Amino acid sequence: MTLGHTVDALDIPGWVHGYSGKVRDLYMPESASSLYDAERVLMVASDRVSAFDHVLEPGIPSKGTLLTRLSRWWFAQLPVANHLDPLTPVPDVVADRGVVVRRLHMHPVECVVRGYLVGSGWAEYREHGTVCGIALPAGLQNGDRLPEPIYTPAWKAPYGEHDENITFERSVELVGADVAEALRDASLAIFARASAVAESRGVILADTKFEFGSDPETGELTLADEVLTSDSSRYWDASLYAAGGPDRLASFDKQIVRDWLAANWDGEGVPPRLPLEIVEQTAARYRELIDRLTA
Ligand code: Q0N
Repeated sequence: MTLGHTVDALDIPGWVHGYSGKVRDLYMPESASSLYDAERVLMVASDRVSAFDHVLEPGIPSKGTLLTRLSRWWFAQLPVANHLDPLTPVPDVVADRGVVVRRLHMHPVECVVRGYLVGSGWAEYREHGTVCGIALPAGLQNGDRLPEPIYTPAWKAPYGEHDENITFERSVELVGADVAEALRDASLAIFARASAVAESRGVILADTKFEFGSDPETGELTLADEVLTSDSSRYWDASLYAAGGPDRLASFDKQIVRDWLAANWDGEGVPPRLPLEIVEQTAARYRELIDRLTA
């Protein structure tokens, strides 16, 4: 796929633009000759929002700063090694939406944990009674809590292609048994911790995706990417969920954007511009999630 927009690289003293994903931009130190030999990378979160593999217009104001604040807050809550470099200052121009990270050897597996049956998990369950090949009890409904959280890895497809759900056995083939087990165990442990924190604040963490790498010096398993943001996770309001009404799965992520787009676009050509009220509702949901979690 190609990006339907252009990304304006920022002028950041000491850093050069290296790469832009759908939502984030990567910069490397001026002294590095490519992203691949840089020891440090500056990751800048933009206000861009993507849905159904398209970057939409306009962006969501403050999304980049809100998600960066949330990710930083979660890293600080979690007792696991992470890729943030606390010693290299984040340049002033991106102070509130950038993080400087240590470059790791990334494991090519997306570590998804699901505590609830929803989305692609619900679709597979309805058809086969399984989620990513894991057999589940009969009779579950959309949005139901799983008997226990499950680890459902995905293979990180090259840029632009869809990530592909894989079995645990396939992840062993990709990264070896030791790493595959470490990824699974760390993912489940972090999910358990994070969902307990969220629950204590009236928020359900329905599912999330982690990425890990290994420290190039020590080989230590290290949590990377952004963590537990509204882009990488599904969060629900616990009291609405418990009430069981039609809004029980109303989420704190870009579901508002997805729902509007699904109702207003046939998937052909360039997606329509998001109306202002959808943009504002989405921004308000992002703010509310952070207020609740970090209060
Ligand atoms: C890395 N991705 C996937 C940026 C994030 N610490 C790291 N070291 C080396 N590589 C990566 C990290 C991290 N994090 C992670 N790609 C490279 C997520 N990307 C998507 C595009 O935006």
